[in-house]
Amino acid sequence: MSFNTISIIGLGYIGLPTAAMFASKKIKVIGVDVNQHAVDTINAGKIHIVEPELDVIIKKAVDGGFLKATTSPEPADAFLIAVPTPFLTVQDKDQIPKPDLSYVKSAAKSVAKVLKKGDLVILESTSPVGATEQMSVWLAEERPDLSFPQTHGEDSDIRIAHCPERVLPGHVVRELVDNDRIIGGMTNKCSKISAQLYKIFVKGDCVVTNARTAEMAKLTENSSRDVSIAFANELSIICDKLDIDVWELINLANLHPRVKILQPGPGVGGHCIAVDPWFIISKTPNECRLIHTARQVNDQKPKWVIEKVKLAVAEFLSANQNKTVKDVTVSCFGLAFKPNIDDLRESPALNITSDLATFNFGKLLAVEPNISSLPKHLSDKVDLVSVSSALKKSDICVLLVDHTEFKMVSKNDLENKIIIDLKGIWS
Ligand code: SAJ
Repeated sequence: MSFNTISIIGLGYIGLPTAAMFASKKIKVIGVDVNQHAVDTINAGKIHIVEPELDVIIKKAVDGGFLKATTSPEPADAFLIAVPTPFLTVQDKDQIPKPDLSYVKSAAKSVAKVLKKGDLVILESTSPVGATEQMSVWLAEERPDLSFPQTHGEDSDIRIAHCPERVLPGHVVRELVDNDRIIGGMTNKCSKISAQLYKIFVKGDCVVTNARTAEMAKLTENSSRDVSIAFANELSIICDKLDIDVWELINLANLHPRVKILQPGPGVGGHCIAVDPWFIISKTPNECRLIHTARQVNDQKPKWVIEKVKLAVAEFLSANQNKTVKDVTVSCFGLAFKPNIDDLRESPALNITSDLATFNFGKLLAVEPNISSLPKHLSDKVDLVSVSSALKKSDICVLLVDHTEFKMVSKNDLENKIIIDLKGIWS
């Protein structure tokens, strides 16, 4: 099958780079997004997200006439849906969060209007098991004049597959091309055609499976990482109790040829690893003992950090009996969800800083070299300062993210301060 026009629905962190990759191969790409600002920015040859190298590729694609953005779908040969699949927030903390497929549903309903016999629809968004089949049902409900794999198997008019994205933010352009791709068609033909599509720009292998296994594979990758980080976080709490340096311990254990322990931190952030395990847990709650516990271990780590700061304040006041909490200056080093990025979404470092802002210390400082202003809810309670200014003014320094700038701080600058080092770079 040849693809003359490809449409990408959802022009965010995954959809836009994917659109750029197809367009860079001189294929006509129609990008669709409900956000008018994103559409206008892209049509002006610019990008509305932060991702290295992407701006140049988009400019070339738009200038060359290979990429245009719009707010509603137009006919194409293949549609790739890359919209958010968050979870529904729960009121009671003991409740299991459930996936929210409403963006997939509305994307499917809008694509259905322009579908024609022979088209391919791929769900790229990370999804709970069964979501691709559900998407196909939504499409079929809108278009009774067309046949779909759930009723017509290999003879269906429309091909459906799940091909999950697996790229690391900050390395998306390279990983989209080089990573192996999982291709989960609802039938063999669906898989074969989807693999042909990705082979336009993917240099990695396109490994074929069915839609449900592809969905579970993506969730398994991120859950595996969540469980491994939970092990490291649990070790850090155990070591703190036993007066052992967890970083040295992990380095030693990792000398074993078959051991590879990850790094502890202030908790797990971002919009993938802290979310995706819930998609498995909500489907099979009784079977998910380890995955569920790992989620809880990682989610509770920020609370442990707050307790460490409270103890540090008490230590400072007992050593400085003439002072009160109002005289203490605390600084948080790092707000992003991981090193060397500006992304604060679902960041444990940001949540810890927000909690500390309610404690009425004399001063609470934040150092985040990758942003120029604080989120609104912090701006009147916290001062955003430079590394050197925070080091000069603080009694207690809480290192939350291992940004490169913080690794360059000298031991001398940390003297006479109480240090809480969650990333093991100042210990
Ligand atoms: N983290 C630790 N210790 C570690 C590694 C990470 O505490 O040893 C923390 C980070 O600080 C961060 C969180 O985990 O808060 C997640 O960061 P990450 O770099 O592990 O992952 P993400 O969320 O940026 O991207 C992940 C990747 N998945 C895997 O590595 C299995 C990426 O390949 C996926 O495409 C992406 O999720 C996604 O979109 O699902």
